[in-house]
Formats: sequence, C-alpha cells, structure tokens
Amino acid sequence: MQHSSSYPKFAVVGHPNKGKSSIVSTLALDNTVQVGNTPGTTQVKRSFPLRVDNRVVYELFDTPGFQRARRVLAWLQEHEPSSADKRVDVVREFVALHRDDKRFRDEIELLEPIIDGAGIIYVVDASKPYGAEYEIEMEILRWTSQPSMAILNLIGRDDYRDEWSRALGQYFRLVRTFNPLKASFTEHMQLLESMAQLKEDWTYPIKDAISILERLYNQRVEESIDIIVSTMFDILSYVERKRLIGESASPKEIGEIKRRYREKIIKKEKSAERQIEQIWNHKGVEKISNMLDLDSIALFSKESASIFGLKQREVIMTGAGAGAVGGVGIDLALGGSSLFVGSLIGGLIGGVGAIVGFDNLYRVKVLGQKVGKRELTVGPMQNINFPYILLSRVLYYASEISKRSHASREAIELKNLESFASSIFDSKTRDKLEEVHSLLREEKDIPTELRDEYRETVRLIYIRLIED
Ligand SMILES: Nc1nc2c(ncn2[C@@H]2O[C@H](COP(=O)(O)OP(=O)(O)OP(=O)(O)O)[C@@H](O)[C@H]2O)c(=O)[nH]1
Ligand SMILES: [Mg+2]
Repeated sequence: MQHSSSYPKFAVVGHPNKGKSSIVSTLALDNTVQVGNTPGTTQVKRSFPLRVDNRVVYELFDTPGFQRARRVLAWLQEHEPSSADKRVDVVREFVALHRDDKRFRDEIELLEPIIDGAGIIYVVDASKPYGAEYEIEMEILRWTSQPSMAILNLIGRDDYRDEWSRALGQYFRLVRTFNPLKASFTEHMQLLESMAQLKEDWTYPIKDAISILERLYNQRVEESIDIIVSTMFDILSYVERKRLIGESASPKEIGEIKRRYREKIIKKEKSAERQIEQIWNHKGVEKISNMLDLDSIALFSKESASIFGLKQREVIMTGAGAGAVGGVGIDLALGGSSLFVGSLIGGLIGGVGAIVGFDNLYRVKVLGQKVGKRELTVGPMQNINFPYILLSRVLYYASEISKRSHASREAIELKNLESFASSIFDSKTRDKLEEVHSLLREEKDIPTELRDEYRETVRLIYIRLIED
C-alpha cells in the first residue's frame, strides 16, 4: 500500500468551459474524462490518479467551474481573520458550513480537494481578453494558501497572454502556457518540471514521476513497433486452408475460402489497431475509414505508379504472375494501366480489404495427392504494393495514436494517405523492406537477423513520425 500523501495531488480549477477537464485528461493520460463544449460539463469533482505499474505517480481532481464566486468571497471577507495565516481556516469553515447548501455546490466541490492538500492548477482561456471578474476566483484561491500555478490555454485564435500574465502573476506562483489538445510528450514533461517547483515536498516525487513517465513512453513506443512488425509478418505470410471433399475445388469452395482469407486479413489489421490503442490507453477511439465499393473504383493513372518507387514493369510483372491463376493479370498488362497502383490507393483509403482486384492477388492452390486429404489454400498475398499499403496504414495509425492527446474526442481519419505513404519510404528503405516482403511472398522463412533488421527499419520510420 502506498501512503496517500506520498504522491502529489492537484485540483484543476477555473471558470466553466475553459479546458479544465481537457487538461486533466492530458495530464492523467486518460481519455475517459468528460469533456464538452457547453459550460457545466463537469458537475462534481472526480479524481484521476495516474497509475503506472500499480503505483500512483500523481493524482488530479477534475472540478466544476466557479458559479458563485462573488458570494463566496463576500462570506470569506465578512469572516476576515486577524492575520493572513488564518485565512485558510476561514475557507475550511466555509466548506464545512455549506456542505449541504446547493447554491455553493460547485464551489464546495472545487475547494474540498484544495483544503485537503491538493495544489492548484488554475486554467484560463488566454485567447479571450482578461477581465477583472476573474480576480474574485483568484482571490478565493489565494485564501487557501496552497501552492498554485496558472495555465494559459489558447482555445481560440487570439492571444491575450500578455495581459493575462500580468494579472495572474500577482496571484499564482507560476504561469505557464499549455495546450491540452496539442501538447507533445515533451511539453507534458516540461509542465511537470514546473509543477515540481511549486512545493519543496513535491520536487522529488514529481521528478520521479517524470522518469517513470519517460520510461513508460519508451516502453509504449517499443511495444507499438513489436505490434506493427508482427502484424506485417502475420498478414503477409498468412495462408488460409480448407480440407477438400472432392477431387478438385468447386467454384463455391474457392469463393468461400477467398472470402475467409480476406476477412482474416482485415481482422488482423483491426486487431493491430486495437492493440496499439490499448498500449497508449486510447481505447474506443472513433475511426473514419470507409470501406470502398470495390466496383466503383476507377483505375488510376501511370504517374501514381511511382508512389512507392516501384517501376511500372515490376508492378505489372508481379500482377501478371499473381493473376495467372485467374488470368486477370495478363489482360491488365496488355491494357497498360496498373491495377495494382489503383488497388494501392483503394487500400490506403478504405481498409486493406477494399482493394480493386483483391480477388486475384493471392495464390490459390490445391495441395495433396489423395482424395480426402486434399487441401485448398489461399495466400500468401502476391501483390508487390500490398505490404506498403499495409505498413503505411498501420504506421499512420500507430503514430496518430501515440501523438494523440487524451483530451481529444475527435475521430482519426485514415485518409489522404497517398502522400503520407510516398513520404515515408525512400528507395533505400524500400530495398530493405522489399528483401523481407519478397521472401514472405515466396513462403520462405525469415532469418532472425533479417527480422531484426526489418524491425529496425520500421522503428526508424515510426520514431521519425512521432518526434516533436
Ligand atoms: N481547440 C481547442 N479546444 C479546446 C482546448 N481546450 C479545451 N478545448 C475545448 O473546449 C471545450 C471545453 O473543454 P473542457 O475541458 O470540457 O472544459 P471545462 O473547463 O472542463 O468545462 P466545464 O466542465 O464545463 O467547466 C471542449 O469542447 C474542448 O474540446 C484547446 O486547447 N484547444
Ligand atoms: Mg470540465
């Protein structure tokens, strides 16, 4: 058991609708905090301890905004003690006397954690002009004499930080700019560095929290890379099998196994997304990734063939090889347009399953000699572009999730990935990746060193994507 006072606590307070809950979300790495664009979203205080390995590193209190600050301050001033050191006792008395008074419910909720020892994080929207009405709230907080810091949040486009700072500096020990929706991991750590200065007793625990969070971050990065790499190997080498009843495979049996193969691949990609969400504690993120209507996708121009630096000939040749099973590849090669570049774009937008001609991109074989022991197999994927489609999608998703603020309630859109895809693979990278992709296409084993090398290549791309 951890002693309850051994970790720092902060109450996030301020006017309604200024981003208090958003800041709690971001600092607690927790997307279950209620955030909303109407004032009064948070009605009661709620504690959000940040736990790492079953240990609380710090605790945040989300609180409702001030409602009747003027009345509260009037009461406090009517009970003005003989010296400033006794003011906190008057605040305590106010809370004790008004616990059941509905009029002051919001003030009671927000003052309670503070008089119980929480530090103050006062949040303002510095994209709106400063006004003297805030001085009432700030004065009440000053009476509690708890260590305090003000956060300038820029919700809108304008910037009134100068005037805000001049006022806030008179009431709070520190004033910092922090945008809960855009803050990077580094900015989060910088804010903690500031919080560590608020009170001597907190310096060590907060420095400790910083190193714990840095370790957690690095661990999450490595776990994400493991998921990306294992998903690549898993999907690219996947073969769907079906025991055959008769001498040869019926069209129905072939149709059925192809459908199953395709469903499995889509499921594996989804599962990778879910695992990455879990690693970063971003469960339940909404995604916009429409499945495209396969028939409605037009073939694409020759220019897009260079998207992954693949030569037109390479693309067509692989297509012809894979399509030989169904005879589709040859038609395409003669037509001169590249189905596979078209499929690439379809896959980037719509999900790995939404690929034109997907049906003809994998091997369909009948294995075995004896009737009753024959097996129909589909896979592995033969399309040369496919691994890059998949890798772009998974890398994009993983990088968006790892950079995502826990205060964000927006959907992640898997769109416009063509330029993303073309920007992340240079020709050297592609050569390295291709070495493994081609072995997987041929159902060969991948030596450990080659797998490690592949992981390192993926790692470098991912790290570059999530750097500040
Ligand atoms: N663009 C932008 N929007 C923000 C930012 N911070 C908060 N918001 C939005 O502002 C609205 C209010 O945010 P909350 O975090 O719920 O604010 P609050 O202070 O907890 O509000 P109450 O609980 O109602 O007092 C939400 O729609 C947020 O998405 C920001 O830095 N940038
Ligand atoms: Mg709130």
